[in-house]
Amino acid sequence: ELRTHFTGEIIPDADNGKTVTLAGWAHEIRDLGGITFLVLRDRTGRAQVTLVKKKIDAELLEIVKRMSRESIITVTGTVKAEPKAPNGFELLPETITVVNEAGSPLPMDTTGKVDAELDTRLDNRFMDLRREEQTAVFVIRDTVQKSIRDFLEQNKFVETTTSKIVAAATEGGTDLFPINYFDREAFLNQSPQLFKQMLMSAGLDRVYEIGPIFRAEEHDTRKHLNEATSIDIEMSFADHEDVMELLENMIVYVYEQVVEKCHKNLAVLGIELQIPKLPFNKYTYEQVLDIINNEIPEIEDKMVFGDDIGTQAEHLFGEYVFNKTGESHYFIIDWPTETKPFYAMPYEDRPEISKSFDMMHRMMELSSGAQRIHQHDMLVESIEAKGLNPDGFEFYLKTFRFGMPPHAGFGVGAERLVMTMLNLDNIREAVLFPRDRKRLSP
Ligand code: ATP
Ligand code: AMO
Repeated sequence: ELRTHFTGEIIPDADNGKTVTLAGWAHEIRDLGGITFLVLRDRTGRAQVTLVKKKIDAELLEIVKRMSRESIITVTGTVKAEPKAPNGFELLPETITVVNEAGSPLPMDTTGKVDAELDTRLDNRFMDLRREEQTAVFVIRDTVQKSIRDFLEQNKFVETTTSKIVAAATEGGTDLFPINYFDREAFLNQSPQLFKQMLMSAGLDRVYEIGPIFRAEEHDTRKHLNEATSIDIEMSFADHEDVMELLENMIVYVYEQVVEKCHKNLAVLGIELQIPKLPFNKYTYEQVLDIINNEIPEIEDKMVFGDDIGTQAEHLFGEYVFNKTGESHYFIIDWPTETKPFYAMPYEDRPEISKSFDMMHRMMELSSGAQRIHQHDMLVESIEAKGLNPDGFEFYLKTFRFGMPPHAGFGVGAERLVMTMLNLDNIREAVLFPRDRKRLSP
């Protein structure tokens, strides 16, 4: 290994006088005449390397002066506690090595001094990610996904991996990416929905998967991707109430873990995270309609049972809930059966309503889920009622004929979870290499 320490690992007082080797990028070179500062950057932060002209070997100074920004360098030197330096220390160099020189001009600025358009940033994502705000987003996303795994493991869930190449649609017939599969047509999977339900019949009882979903939605919005990451769970011998409780506890756990483990990254982003309160508020679909129709005058068109809650109504209702309760997260429950996919379980006494929910953030939907239909014949009827052909679902329907427990589950969009947590303007900010209608590279 070329380095002995990351810059973020150095403790100014404890390490004062110690010889260390740092490795990273030449972030900035400032020549003030009598004194030259070289700023070395790594994933954890920055270190100021100080070269005083009168005291330093002329050869070292020459290396720094010839150095191009963003070159890969290593610096071995002595740590000196220095309150005026960033992070409270500076490094007095003994050797400086340019390991790999960077070309110039750079395709984009990494100091944050020049604002670049999102498109330019995404075109040069490798450079964009060198900025500490971008690094912070992905270090936090790592903690989000790790703590979800952690939480689900604690709750006895088995992590699974299902195929992304499939023969049939799950969420209705639209929005699929077709692919050539030898001599047949196949699709990229838009949800592990059918697989996770089949695993309930297989007896795995509680499963989860964090993986890609593909949706050929043609719109270009701040909250839609054509390749997203979904956090899917399915749980046997459970109903929609059980999985809603699991979901709200999972969200709170994730927030708590991020607050505990990522305070530095949150500070870089200027975010003070509020941990949502348990239990989340629940509004039935019909209550939402009633409030929209009677208490939110900005929405001019009256809504009737069966209407989708559109983007504007979703936002205004989110504001309404926030103003009333001070909370960003809430559930909309008991959706009309006709608005939900075929697998959602209707209430026995009011079959026009389903045991389904959306978990919302003030800004957008974060998750949807439901208790599922577990009775074979009822499921066939429901598939037909959506205008789909049960023949195409035989591989799935079969698992309902030979011992399928009652079950429920949900899917959460990982990028939306990170986006709403960090108040990002655009969902693409939460993806390393986003895929949208126009973007297929890098
Ligand atoms: P879901 O995840 O259930 O599809 P969503 O949160 O992705 O919902 P919503 O904003 O609730 O999307 O809108 C519901 C549906 O409307 C989406 O699935 C999407 O297909 C479509 N939609 C959303 N925004 C737009 C848009 N700007 N242009 C065209 N269609 C849109
Ligand atoms: P749904 O279609 O609501 O439900 O998707 C679940 C969650 O995935 C996220 N999501 C997206 N994020 C970004 N871009 C997209 N194009 C996109 N599409 C979906 C959202 C959404 O809430 N099978 C059900 C889940 C279930 O019932 O278990 C499903 O896929 O955050």
